Amino acid sequence: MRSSSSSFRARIAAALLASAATVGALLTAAAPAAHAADTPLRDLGAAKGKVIGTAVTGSKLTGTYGDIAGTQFGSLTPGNAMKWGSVEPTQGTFNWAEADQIVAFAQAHNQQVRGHTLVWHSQNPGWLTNGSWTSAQLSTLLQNHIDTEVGRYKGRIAAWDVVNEPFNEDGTYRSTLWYNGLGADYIATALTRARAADPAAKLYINDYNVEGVNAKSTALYNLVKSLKERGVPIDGVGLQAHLILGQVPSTLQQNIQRFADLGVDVAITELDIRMTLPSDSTKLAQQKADYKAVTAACVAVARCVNFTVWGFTDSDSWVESTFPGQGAATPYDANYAPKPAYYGISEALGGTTTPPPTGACTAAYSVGSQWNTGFTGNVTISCSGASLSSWRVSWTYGAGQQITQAWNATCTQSGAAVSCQNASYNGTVPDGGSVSFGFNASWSGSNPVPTVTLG
Ligand code: G2I
Repeated sequence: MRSSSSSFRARIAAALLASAATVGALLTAAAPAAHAADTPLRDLGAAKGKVIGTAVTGSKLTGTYGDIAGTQFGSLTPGNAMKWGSVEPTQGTFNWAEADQIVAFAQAHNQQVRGHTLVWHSQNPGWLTNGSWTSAQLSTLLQNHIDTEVGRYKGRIAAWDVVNEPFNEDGTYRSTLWYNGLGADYIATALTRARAADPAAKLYINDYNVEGVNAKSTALYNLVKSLKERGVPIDGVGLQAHLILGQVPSTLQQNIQRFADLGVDVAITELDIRMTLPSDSTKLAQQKADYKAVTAACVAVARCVNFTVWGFTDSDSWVESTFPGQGAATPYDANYAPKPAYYGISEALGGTTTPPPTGACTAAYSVGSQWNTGFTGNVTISCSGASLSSWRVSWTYGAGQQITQAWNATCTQSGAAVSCQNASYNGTVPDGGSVSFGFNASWSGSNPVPTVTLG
């Protein structure tokens, strides 16, 4: 079929034109990713007095990941880059590269940074955890670490998670390097030292499973109360909020309020809501309701000042590697399309929803190769948050194109009207999956890309 008379150069030119047309067709027919018209979460949050944040990985802050991180969020938390094990892997040898990069990105995008985290039992360098230290040595190590790290970023960090995860589930203190070596007052020591190193930074204690009223959150409450009574600097509590689908604590708002009433700020610091994989439209709808409920609880309490998700995309989440079979915990899918959860946050912040929040299937038409009399076309049907057991795709040719042959579908053409339906073996398009079919057609004059309808 290919005409040997068409020059190689002409065919290259036609192929380039065809690929330009392909891009246009994909953008219009497949639409789900951008929603550029929606107000960014950071602007919706600002109107409610909330800073909306995300944890980030420094090396990923380019391309689509960087665009979303920079436009949707008003606060960044380094997911790992500021932990002791990251910044001082060998005693006295520092690596600030990723932390510096995130802070610079935040400054360039007019974002706050939540520093995470200074004093923790996990992700400490081996030299620290494997050493044997006297109490005096441990105290010096702790204070020097805070002086060095907080001092380095002085004036550039809105809030520090000074102490991370100090409690057991029953509200007793967790047995850690710090607690065992220094007693519970390691917490007051760290806070006091951090205040001295950067008086402008808000100082937080951060923990998980403290979102509802329970033994652990009550221990945190009593600690904050006593620190305030003693005059130890404490500005806020971080509720991490690593939640499970359908299990937002009913006492979340009440719990936020009781901390606010103590005279400290509250932040949702690490929100994600995991589900058993695979996701489907029912689970994604529940997840939207859960994200909306957590956001609404923060909106309802003036002192809930920051609402941060622990990674904004399912491709950058700790969940799947930690909980086998669980995942899909963040507001964007792994291809950076906003999930219903994104719209749950948006709606609770007063935003309006543009696309169907429960998912859809779409068809995208593209021209593959094109020569002087003919071309090869492709249609891909993709589903996200929905599925199909059979399909039919139709379009109308605007310039006399005529289908001559199709594969992986049965196509009929009557005048300009084309209708293609699934073959016996490819009617099923699962949630998150896609099916393609192809065809050859003739053209002359021009070959405009038609608008396709999936029905
Ligand atoms: O575990 C979830 C979070 C609970 N609250 C405190 C947060 O700091 C914590 O974050 C996670 C990071 O999201 C993970 O990315 O902390 C984990 C460690 O406890 C991080 O995982 C570690 C892996 O365990 C390492 O193998 C890996 O080298 O991430 C490192 C960097 O990718």
